[in-house]
Amino acid sequence: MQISTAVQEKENNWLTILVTVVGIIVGIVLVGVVLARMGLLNGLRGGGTTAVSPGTILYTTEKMQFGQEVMRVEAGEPITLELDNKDMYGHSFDVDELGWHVQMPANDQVSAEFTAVPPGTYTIYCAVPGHREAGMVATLIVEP
Ligand SMILES: [Cu+2]
Repeated sequence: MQISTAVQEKENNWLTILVTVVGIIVGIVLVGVVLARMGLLNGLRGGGTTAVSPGTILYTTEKMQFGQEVMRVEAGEPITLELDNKDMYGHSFDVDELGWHVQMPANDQVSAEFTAVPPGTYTIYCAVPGHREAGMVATLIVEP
């Protein structure tokens, strides 16, 4: 009698532990799914921008468009622009106010080094006749 009661209690304890463990696992999976969805949405939202970083920025042109609508850099930080033109015709990368003018040969990569000052919002455009009008305009934000 005494023994069977003890076994019964032991089984109840194991059941409680099992339910708790399963609950924790389900909780972790749900949090993971939520985080994955947030990450996916962030990835989609971030598609048109580049992160603020003092290092190298990859900037592409393709199908008569700049790859990123907004480029963010920090004022005073030296940056290396890796300009990758995927089109079969030439483009240029121009920011008049900062004196940035880089030719982008057809289907080629060029790199250029700049230091962005002062802080502000500037217009990036392609100076090849007709390209700016066709949509080759973007925004450069120099963060203070
Ligand atoms: Cu162009």
